[in-house]
Amino acid sequence: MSDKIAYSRHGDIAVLRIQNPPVNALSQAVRQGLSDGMARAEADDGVRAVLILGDGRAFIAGADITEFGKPPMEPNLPDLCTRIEASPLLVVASMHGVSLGGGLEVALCAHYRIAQPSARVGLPEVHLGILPGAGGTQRLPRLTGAEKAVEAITTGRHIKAPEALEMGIVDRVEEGDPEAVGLAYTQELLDQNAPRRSVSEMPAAEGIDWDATYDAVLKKGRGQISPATAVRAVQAASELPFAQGILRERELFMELMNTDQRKGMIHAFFNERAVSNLPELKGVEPRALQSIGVIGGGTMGAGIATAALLSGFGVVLIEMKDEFAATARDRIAGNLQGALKRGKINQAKYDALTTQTLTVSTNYDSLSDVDLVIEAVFEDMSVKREVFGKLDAACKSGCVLASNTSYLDVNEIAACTSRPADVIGLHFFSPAHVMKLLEVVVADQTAPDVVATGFALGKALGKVSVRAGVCDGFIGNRILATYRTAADHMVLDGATPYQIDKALTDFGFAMGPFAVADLAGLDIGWMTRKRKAPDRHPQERVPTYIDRLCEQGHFGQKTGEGYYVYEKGKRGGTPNPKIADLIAAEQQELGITPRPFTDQEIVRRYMCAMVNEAAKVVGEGIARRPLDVDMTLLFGYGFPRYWGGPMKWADIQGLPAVLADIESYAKEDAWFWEPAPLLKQLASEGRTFGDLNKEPLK
Ligand code: ZOZ
Ligand code: NAD
Repeated sequence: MSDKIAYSRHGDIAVLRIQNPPVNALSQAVRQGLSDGMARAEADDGVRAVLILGDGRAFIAGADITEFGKPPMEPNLPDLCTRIEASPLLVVASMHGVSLGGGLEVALCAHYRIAQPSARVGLPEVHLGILPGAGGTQRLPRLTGAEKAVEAITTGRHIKAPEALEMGIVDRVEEGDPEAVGLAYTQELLDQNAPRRSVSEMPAAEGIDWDATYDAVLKKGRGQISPATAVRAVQAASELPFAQGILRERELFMELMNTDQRKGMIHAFFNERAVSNLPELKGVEPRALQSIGVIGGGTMGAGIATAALLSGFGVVLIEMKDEFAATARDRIAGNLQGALKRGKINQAKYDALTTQTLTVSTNYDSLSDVDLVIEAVFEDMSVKREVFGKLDAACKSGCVLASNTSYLDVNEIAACTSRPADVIGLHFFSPAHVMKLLEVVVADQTAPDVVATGFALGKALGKVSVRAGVCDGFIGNRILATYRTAADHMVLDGATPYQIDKALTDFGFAMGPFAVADLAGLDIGWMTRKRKAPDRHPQERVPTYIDRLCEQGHFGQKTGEGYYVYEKGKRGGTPNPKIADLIAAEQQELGITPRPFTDQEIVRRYMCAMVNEAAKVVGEGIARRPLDVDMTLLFGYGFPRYWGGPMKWADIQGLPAVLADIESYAKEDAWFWEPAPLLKQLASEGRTFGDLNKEPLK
């Protein structure tokens, strides 16, 4: 028998204990072991029941995702599930930790289920671009009814044991050792002569309005197809006999398995974890972190302080004046109120955080004891210099000195101190207590244990941390500047900002670039354009029509007018009628005859600009691996997860095709569309960005 399953006998009960750390994924060896274990129990004289449970931290976390996309290996999971359910013995599952995907599907094939109160169950397959393919869409609705099954399967959420009990997914919730409570429950069932109870033989769930449900789920998915496809599978469970329903589930499962979205989402799953795993940091101990200093209590400083407080750090925040300090305190309290409302913390915790754990001061001496400081003052090198000089004087030796700068040179900032090895960039995204991305910007002299500390902080704050090198905008903002420029060029040439926003949200972005600009504030771009004007390359095309709006004091959402007009109390905006005239005037001035763009061309140009700049960022070593770019865009810039990221998108399109488009665009504007050397190299060698993830550039 497979060494992944331990077989033991307890009176009339055979126990199959799954031993496949870390999460008991259903690898081929586990499937084979379970199948063999069932056969052994059935042949074992006197055995009347089988108890299935997991060793370690979970019952079963699901199918082994590393096997996806590879040739299937027997026994397949659906057959194993059928085999378990059909056993003449009474089968019981004792669940602890998570039972997800195929793991819950195995449990649903047991005749009874008992779970620890802390256990969680769910069918999260839609997040991997697939649907439950081992009977989950057919069995779950027979227990919960169609509506609840649709909700559980299309959201893929984790359901806590008490709720699972209420929903009928488990039969009993009991605290204790999973084997001990499982054995007692099984014995009780045997003593009562409880019948074998196959979910597949239970009556089908009553139907709901399937088309309306499908449409609603499709709309909510913003282009992601797996949740809506899963609705059709649940529909089959209510409309077809079980055996046919299973075939329909398999058909839909295979359809999704062959999609690019499945590839993109599994790429996201693994690389969300791989991104913070730096080979160079193996064995490097991070410095101890208990208390954190934050300089500046504006938008970012207050958000960073909130994130740190919610993760258990003591926080000392420094502002310039008492009145600014009071405002900063209010901002943080407001953020924490949000956490209180959402049930993330209780009132006592809120009181403790705001009155004890947070110190707000105007005196840098209050920082003498902190382990790490994050500076979030104005984006101005002279202010940063002054602040880092003060930090150098006030902070204890070994304290990590970090800057949240968006664009400025971290080497120059480090040079203002006597300890450049302790200086690092920690680039958070707004709102800092919500957004998952953290760019850890490593400067020339940053010490390895300071880098490790940056990653340790990111982990403690629940962030996805990405290593970035020093350049204007690091990974994310540098790439953003380029694809945003591609959108600006298309406006000059004839596409409207509204068509562009719509084409890109249809592609799956959370927002289009012009709606984002309104949200961030048009003044930021206006100032940047003014700042960069003196050094501008003569071939650079920079539209200035929007500056006319800024000159009139319109900066987007915060002033009620930008690319869109915003009315108080209404969500979102409507196109600003002034924009078309401003664009037309600039086109006339530049002698441009506007031309139509298809949505497809808009997406292609936008994505090609993004990929080309990203390839430069990787080629220059600012990002070490393409996956670092993918995770940056996914977690900081609203890139649709189901495409996996821009580099994964490019691999799926084929690099030669992406390069060919860039070269054709370069015929109109050779300066902007200059192909990245790395892209040319990979395309000519028949390699992909994915290959570089496995073997990064030296
Ligand atoms: O890891 C968290 C999690 O959510 N895992 C994914 C759970 C999931 O999505 N399960 C559904 C899988 S799909 C499925 O089951 C499809 C299906 O119906 C099959 C139908 C077949 C039909 C065939 C037709 C012919 C979890 C909550 C479990 C744990 O979170 P933690 O934060 O505690 O730990 P992580 O996430 O760091 O994970 C620890 C290590 O385990 C790896 N891993 C997790 N789930 C895995 C898995 N590896 C393979 N398969 C899985 N399902 C994870 O990558 C990590 O690895 P390292 O190397 O980074 O440590
Ligand atoms: P902000 O203007 O909202 O806040 C800056 C705060 O710093 C103000 O409250 C100001 O009083 C305080 N301050 C200025 N000089 C100070 C000093 N010498 N000592 C103490 N406090 C001082 O700015 P913000 O949007 O929070 O940005 C702060 C930094 O974060 C900038 O470097 C910015 O580029 C970066 N950043 C901003 C965003 C964003 O979306 N806003 C995102 C990432 C990074």
